[in-house]
Amino acid sequence: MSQQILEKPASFYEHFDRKGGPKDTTHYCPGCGHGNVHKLIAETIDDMGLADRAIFVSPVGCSVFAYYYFDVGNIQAAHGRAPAVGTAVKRTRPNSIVISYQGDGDLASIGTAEIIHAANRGEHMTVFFVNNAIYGMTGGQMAATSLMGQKTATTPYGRSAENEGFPIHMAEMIATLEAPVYVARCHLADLKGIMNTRKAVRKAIQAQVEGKGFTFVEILSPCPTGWKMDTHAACEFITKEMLPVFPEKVLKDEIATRVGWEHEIKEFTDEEVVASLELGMLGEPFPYDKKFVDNFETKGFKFAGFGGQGVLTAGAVFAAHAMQEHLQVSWIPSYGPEMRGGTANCSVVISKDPVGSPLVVEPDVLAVMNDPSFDTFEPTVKPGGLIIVNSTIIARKAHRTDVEVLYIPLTQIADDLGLKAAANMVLLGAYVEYSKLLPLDHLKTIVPKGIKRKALGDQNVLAVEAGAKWVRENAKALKPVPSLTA
Ligand SMILES: Cc1ncc(C[n+]2csc(CCOP(=O)(O)OP(=O)(O)O)c2C)c(N)n1
Ligand code: SF4
Repeated sequence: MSQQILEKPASFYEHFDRKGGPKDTTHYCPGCGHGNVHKLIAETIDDMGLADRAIFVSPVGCSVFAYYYFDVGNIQAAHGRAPAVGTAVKRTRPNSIVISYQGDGDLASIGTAEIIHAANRGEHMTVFFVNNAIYGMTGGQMAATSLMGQKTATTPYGRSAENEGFPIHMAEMIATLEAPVYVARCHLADLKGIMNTRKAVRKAIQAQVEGKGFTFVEILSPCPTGWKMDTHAACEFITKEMLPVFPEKVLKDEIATRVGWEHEIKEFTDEEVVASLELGMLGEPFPYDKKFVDNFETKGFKFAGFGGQGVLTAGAVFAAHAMQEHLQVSWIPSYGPEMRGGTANCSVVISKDPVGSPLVVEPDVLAVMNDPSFDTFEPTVKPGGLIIVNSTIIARKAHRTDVEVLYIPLTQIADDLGLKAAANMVLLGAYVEYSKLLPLDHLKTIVPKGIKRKALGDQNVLAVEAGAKWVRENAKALKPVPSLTA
């Protein structure tokens, strides 16, 4: 006698331990369509053996907590930005199966640009667009897909064309683009609709497995809470009101004919990566010093000044040097709107471990080349941290008494060498000599390789030396503040 076993898909967690409250039920309202869609996706992941490759990208909306349930890779995206995050994931991990799971507030309002451009680029991902014609999570406000006349929290008299325009047909819009390979709309109002949705979910994911391109499945889904209906009425609302506006159909299916249409996934050599970062060819790393690397404590740096003072280059060269010492590094620039004379800063993180976030909100070390940078970033330095002040340009003293401050005439030292633009390298030389964080000799070999204008490489080494020399000559005056060394 055959036996039917009903069980949860294996790609769901056995118990939802990440969730507060009961661990065996979802956070969704009774009758919500999200649970159905989750189940159809999870079963597909199981049946296709994709649990180890699947990366679920969920942005904001009622499905924001998809990571409570799916035992696959999960990434949380900002509202509407799942296609951009999915693009990055797929391009950097081409073997992954990227699932972007988005509501209508998310995909058809705040994230309209993201989805259109990801679709137009033919990103190799699958998008499930759960259209419940309302912002569920935030209390039932009108969405771009709300129906004409639909009463919502923000259209209490019903949606009108004059005020709110017409419902947006995302599947139709996306199907007009050349790149997408499969675009379908289905619904969850009845068993037949759910079975058709099941087929579409499978087809879309299978197409991604086969490397065919961008696939998009819109699913009309009940939101009994937002619609203020019981579950039966919600299903009827889909059948009678939504389907005439958003018909169930396959709008585009080129899976069978789209053979081998794939992004070229290029492997970059280290040299190419370095060249693309415009750091110049750094050559062989320095000999590996295990003790040095193992004992290296993570440090965050902020280099700030006017655009044109070379603070971004200083950070990049410094990060490049640390990288050549076998440390993990990150460098991110932040520009003001002006090319020259505006503010610029960069954040550098150096660590023995992979860098989790490149943002440096509270630097251990701050180097400021001008007054606005000093005013802006002085309060952010970690207590016990270090500020290097370019005293040629900045006249004032620090307000902070819980940090160490070095006043170094960086621009003057560079000027004395006849190298007006090299105050940034004076800064590096001075800091490395003072902190001994990295070997000064190594820095001097990196600088010519890290500077874009090769002709200036040797001159910049002179600037590094001048900064280091200034520190040696003024060592006594640079004693740390007593409160920090006590
Ligand atoms: C940038 C940003 N803007 C607004 C919000 C508030 N917000 C949270 S969920 C949501 C609407 C989600 O609606 P939808 O995508 O349709 O998903 P549902 O909740 O219906 O599943 C909004 C506007 C936010 N979190 N972030
Ligand atoms: S508010 Fe709507 S979409 Fe959100 S969980 Fe409840 S029924 Fe589902």
